[in-house]
Amino acid sequence: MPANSTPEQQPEALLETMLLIRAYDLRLAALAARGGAPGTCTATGQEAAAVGVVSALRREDLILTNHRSAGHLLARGADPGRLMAEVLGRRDGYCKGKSGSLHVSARELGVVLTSTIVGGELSLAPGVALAQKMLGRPGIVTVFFGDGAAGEGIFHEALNLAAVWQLPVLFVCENNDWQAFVHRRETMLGERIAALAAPHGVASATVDGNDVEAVRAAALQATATIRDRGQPFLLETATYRLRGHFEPDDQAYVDAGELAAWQARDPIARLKAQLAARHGFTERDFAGLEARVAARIDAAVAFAEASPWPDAAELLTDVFA
Ligand SMILES: Cc1ncc(C[n+]2csc(CCOP(=O)(O)OP(=O)(O)O)c2C)c(N)n1
Ligand SMILES: [Mg+2]
Repeated sequence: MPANSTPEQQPEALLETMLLIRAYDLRLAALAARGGAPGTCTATGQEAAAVGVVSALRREDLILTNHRSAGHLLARGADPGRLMAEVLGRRDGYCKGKSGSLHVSARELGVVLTSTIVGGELSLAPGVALAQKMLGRPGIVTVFFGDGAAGEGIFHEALNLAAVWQLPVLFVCENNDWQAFVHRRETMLGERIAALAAPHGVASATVDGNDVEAVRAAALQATATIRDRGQPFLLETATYRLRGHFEPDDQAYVDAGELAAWQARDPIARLKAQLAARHGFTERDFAGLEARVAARIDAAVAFAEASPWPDAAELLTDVFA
């Protein structure tokens, strides 16, 4: 059972998972900055969007994700050491070091694939859901994609097929306003991706993607609708990427005022403030959680760096072509 996918999740557990994702991404970014790891795409600032959705899923549900996937995997209960080993190309990684961050899958977690081809995950999600339906399996298929992917034709094809074939797909658009180095407003006139669902007959909602409890509530409602009706749903999480497109990236192309406004809406700071106000959490409590997370990340780095390189004889095993 993915440790973080219980329906009765407490806000403290949500915070700890968000802290873990932030710490994992920042450690990997620091390693990349000094040449100790390949450059990866962090989801810093988007932790609530990932954790809110994944925490609402059931064990039997499946996930397809994209280049910004560490948050989805960690929220699903991925072991940070094995994930980091994968990124470093080591034998103990989830795909024996052959996938890196951009293609990782984890069968035991129900993570079918990571697609680095923007929209690739959208092209496969209806097929996976059709298989689930034909095999009589109960799990729904959650597919995470960005606002950039929503600008591709495959987005409409996938929505249409899922609607026509009545497939149990939760489409999750993480609308972070950026599509690599291009702002969303340069590629789309409309601000809301959710508005594109209705013409396909697909129900949709937009939620504040930096409020983890709101995301989780919206995702629980969306998944309940999918399970009840056997029809797809599009959930848009409005969020923001606080770091660069990949590591390292100086973000020189980002408007400083826009970045500062979103930094002030940091989902982790926000949940901490809510926990302090509603449940009396103190700085000491937060420091305790952060220390626990830091220890897990230290152990993850040590595990990954100690893991051997794959054997040369393994080069052509487990690879499709
Ligand atoms: C088909 C394709 N075109 C272009 C790229 C290069 N590329 C990688 S990520 C990215 C931006 C994607 O933006 P979005 O879908 O909003 O995801 P985000 O990075 O914001 O999470 C681009 C253009 C690619 N990987 N695949
Ligand atoms: Mg984007």
